[in-house]
Amino acid sequence: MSKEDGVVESNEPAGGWGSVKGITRISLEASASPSAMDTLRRMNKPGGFMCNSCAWPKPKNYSAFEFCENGAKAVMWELTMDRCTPAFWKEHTVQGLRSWTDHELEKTGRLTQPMRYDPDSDRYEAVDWAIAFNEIARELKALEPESAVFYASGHAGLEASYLYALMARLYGNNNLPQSSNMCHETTSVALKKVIGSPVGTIVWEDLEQTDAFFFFGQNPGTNSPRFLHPLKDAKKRGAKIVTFNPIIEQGLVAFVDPQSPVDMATGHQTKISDQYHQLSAGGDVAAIMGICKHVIDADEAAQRNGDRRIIDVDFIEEHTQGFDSFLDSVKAANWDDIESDSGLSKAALKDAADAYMKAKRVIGVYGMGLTQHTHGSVNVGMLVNLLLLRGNIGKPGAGVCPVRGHSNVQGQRTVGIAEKAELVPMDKLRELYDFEPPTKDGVTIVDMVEGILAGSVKASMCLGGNLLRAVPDQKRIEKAWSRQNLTVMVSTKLNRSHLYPGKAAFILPCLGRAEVDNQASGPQSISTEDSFAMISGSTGHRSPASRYLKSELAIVTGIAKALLPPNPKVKWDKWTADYSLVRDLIEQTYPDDFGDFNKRMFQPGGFYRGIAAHKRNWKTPEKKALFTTPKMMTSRGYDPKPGRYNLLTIRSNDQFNTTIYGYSDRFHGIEGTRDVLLMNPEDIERAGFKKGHVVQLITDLDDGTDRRLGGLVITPFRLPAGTVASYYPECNVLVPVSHHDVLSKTPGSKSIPVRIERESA
Ligand SMILES: Nc1nc2c(c(=O)[nH]1)N[C@H]1C(S)=C(S)[C@@H](COP(=O)(O)OP(=O)(O)OC[C@H]3O[C@@H](n4cnc5c(=O)[nH]c(N)nc54)[C@H](O)[C@@H]3O)O[C@H]1N2
Ligand SMILES: Nc1nc2c(c(=O)[nH]1)N[C@H]1C(S)=C(S)[C@@H](COP(=O)(O)OP(=O)(O)OC[C@H]3O[C@@H](n4cnc5c(=O)[nH]c(N)nc54)[C@H](O)[C@@H]3O)O[C@H]1N2
Ligand SMILES: [Mo]
Repeated sequence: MSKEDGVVESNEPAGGWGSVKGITRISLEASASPSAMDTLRRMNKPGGFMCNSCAWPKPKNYSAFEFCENGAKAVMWELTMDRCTPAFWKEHTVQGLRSWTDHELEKTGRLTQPMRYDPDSDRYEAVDWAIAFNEIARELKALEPESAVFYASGHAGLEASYLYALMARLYGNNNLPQSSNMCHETTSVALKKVIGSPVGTIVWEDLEQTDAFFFFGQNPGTNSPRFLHPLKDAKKRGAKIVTFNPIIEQGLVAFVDPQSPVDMATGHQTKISDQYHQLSAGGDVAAIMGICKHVIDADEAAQRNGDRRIIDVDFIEEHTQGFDSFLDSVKAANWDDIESDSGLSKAALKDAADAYMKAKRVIGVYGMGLTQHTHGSVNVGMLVNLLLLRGNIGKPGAGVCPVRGHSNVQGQRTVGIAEKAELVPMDKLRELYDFEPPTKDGVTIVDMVEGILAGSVKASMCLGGNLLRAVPDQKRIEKAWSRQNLTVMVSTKLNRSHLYPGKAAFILPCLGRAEVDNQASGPQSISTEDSFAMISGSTGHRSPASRYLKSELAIVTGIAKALLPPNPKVKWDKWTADYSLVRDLIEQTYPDDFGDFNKRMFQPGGFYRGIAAHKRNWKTPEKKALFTTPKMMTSRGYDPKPGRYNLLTIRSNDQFNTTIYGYSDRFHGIEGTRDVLLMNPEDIERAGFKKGHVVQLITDLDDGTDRRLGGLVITPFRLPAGTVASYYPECNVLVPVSHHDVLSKTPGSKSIPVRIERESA
């Protein structure tokens, strides 16, 4: 919706009739099967299947419709009646398809048969499963194990993921990077460092007891809409919500509950954020420093007056380390720096600090706005500092809540998809499977991209995802990607990564989450872990999109059997016939997490894996939670200079990562296009541009590589000065692979230094 001054903005609440319309539109766009609606009713409930979209938990007390706009779109997209069959390839060459958009590629429908690339005709052709498995095995056997990489994108269930990781280790490497290497790896590394647990500490009941949510760079309206229900309930109880985000996200402004007939009929909106702080991209370290400074000031005043202390002295004494050094840094920080680095005023930060001090129990929620920066780990450490000041971790109603992306992204890490050898119980693997597991760390996504560019990575297998489109420096990697000896993609839909085939290349189509998975012992269930470390069983009921499809697990074991020498302890066929045997193996490998796995997996809401920091059991070397003293005041990793802007890459509510459902981003008020550069009106004027000018972005980093993205239309948008925004994945050509979080190597996709140039009209 455009206002008179030309600023594009949305006034749509999250949820409401907009979400119903959105679902209906995608159902038509995707040509979803007419019975898809019945399938949606089974979603996220015991006996049904777990959403294949995001990792937000499922409540124990579910309602009739336990799904959101996001999940419904993902299911409709999967249950399309369109098919991308071998006949499609008779009409299209790989080269020809490169001009298609991401949306057009996926809209061709579900992949139906295994395909092998034929370089002579530049087409993929149908191939038998057995031939595909044998040829993949032959290529892999010809390589040094360390030159092959096994990526996973967070979709596949725990059973397939466990066996995938086992296959890589039996083959001889720990090259098991995952989508979280572009996402919440900052969390896995930074939270582990400061609280000893690599994941969030809260459970569902904490949502019901908290007094305040502090949101840093997470957008529930678009990315985890079912979160809005507990937020609405919390607001009813009088809990406060304080938000830090450079963009006004509608889901954090207002919500009409689509599960409430009264709210839908009356249009009753729940106001979400009580305070909304539009900080500069990368300004969180300074903003949190400002809040802490107000808290410390108030605490000192309380001491002077003989009042009750504001900080939780007993908790800090008993449970933490590093407080004194952190306190010194808070006192040394000056308000001029805090204000200029955060883009927020001392007074605004006082409001936030007051809300923080008033609340007895606080949950700190965060997402990509904290993790995707060159100093994202410092951001996470700062949020933990804030929470520790008042003992807000490990007590009811309080904790740290990183909201995870893919439905099983957290779980895949739990069961061994990890490139860091120390995270895997290698002794257990040695004992169970009678082999010597590799001890050398494997590659992260950044290492993998660098390896592909350098030619040291010669083969890659992708269990889900669209890696070529999701990684930094996408343009640079395209050519190098095709130089690999082997590329294998396990996919449901056609995507850009398929269009850069290696010398030998295969697309292996798999069943979707909602589909029946029949094996020798009968229909199988799988399981996933959500953001609260709850494990839930999932059973598909739909008939498969094609009779040729295999489950992800069967594809993994098919390749493994062809690749690896016989081992009496490794029973690929038996495990494929009955997934409960794989769950037994998971339980044997991780007995503390998965006790009675097969029995408990269908409990309503799932079963809790148990997170040590939730109980104030700090698994750090110091056995304490750590205050960290930041060495910098922004997480950007580069300095301001004239003409340089901070680009943050955004998601539309009409996409799931690289899957573009459509072109209606109603929460940002942008319709019919994704080729926009969102910019503050004063910045537009200062730079001499006008609304509608077509510009290109150029990465403002001198490393000898020219990175640019053109065809973007200047769109006035309420953003802090100096911060500009445009869509992911299109902007990935601009992110240098070297521009990543220092500790975890998560790409810095939320603050990319750019210049803007007008393109000739
Ligand atoms: N519809 C939909 N749902 C999704 C996805 C999707 O693409 N579409 N993707 C899934 C995946 S894999 C993931 S990881 C999650 C991602 O979900 P989120 O973690 O919510 O990720 P983003 O939308 O990329 O960014 C979150 C917010 O950070 C803000 N932000 C940007 N820079 C900064 C900053 O410097 N500081 C602060 N405080 N905020 C900042 C942005 O304006 C945005 O509102 O969602 C999952 N769910
Ligand atoms: N600039 C920038 N870059 C980013 C981000 C950003 O915010 N900004 N976000 C990053 C984040 S958070 C993430 S998680 C990554 C995402 O990176 P990926 O996980 O690699 O990408 P997706 O788009 O989620 O993958 C989509 C493809 O998955 C396949 N698929 C869908 N369902 C299934 C299934 O059930 N099984 C299998 N085997 N395949 C399936 C389909 O073929 C579809 O084309 O991108 C990262 N890149
Ligand atoms: Mo993600």
